[in-house]
Amino acid sequence: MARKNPNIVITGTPGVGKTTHAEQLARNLGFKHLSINQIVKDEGFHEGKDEELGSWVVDEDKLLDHLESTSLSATGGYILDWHACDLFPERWVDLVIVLRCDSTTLYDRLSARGYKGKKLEENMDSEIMQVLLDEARESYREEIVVELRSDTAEDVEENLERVEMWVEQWRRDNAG
Ligand code: DAT
Repeated sequence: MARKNPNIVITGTPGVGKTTHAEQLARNLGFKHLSINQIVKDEGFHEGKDEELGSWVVDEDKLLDHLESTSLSATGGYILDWHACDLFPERWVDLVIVLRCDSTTLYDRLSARGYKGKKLEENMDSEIMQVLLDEARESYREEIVVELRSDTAEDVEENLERVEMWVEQWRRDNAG
């Protein structure tokens, strides 16, 4: 069955603005926002925490089974928000947004969130080395991966407008 709406992955280093974008997009478009981190935590799809990094060691099979049981692949209209993207099957995904942020800005945002030491360092390195952008480009067709800046509130406004227009076009292209 053809999907009525596209599914969108929003990815990027912690602190780049995934939640900010995903929440507003979901509201504006009437899409369902899936915060994968929250689901992993709430449903216990993990094998505990990595002591040093303080992040969950995710049980990917359980997570994927759970996502498979939603209407994601049938109806679309989902926004998947996570700091990784390579585990979502290509057939689910119509657009991958990789948010990017200036490193000074990211440093301030992560410090404000209480990140320090190795956790702060690793996330800063990850942004500087564009780890998520490379992961997205390796995992999905080039034409569905977009890199967007998320330094300022104006960037968010522009990005939302752009993605909403893209969704309208997708609906026109996939109508019928
Ligand atoms: P993520 O979900 O990627 O971890 P977030 O949406 O929680 O990021 O944003 C982290 C913090 O930075 C939060 O206080 C909101 C702020 N922020 C995010 N994107 C921004 C932007 N483009 N301009 C200004 N502030 C932003």
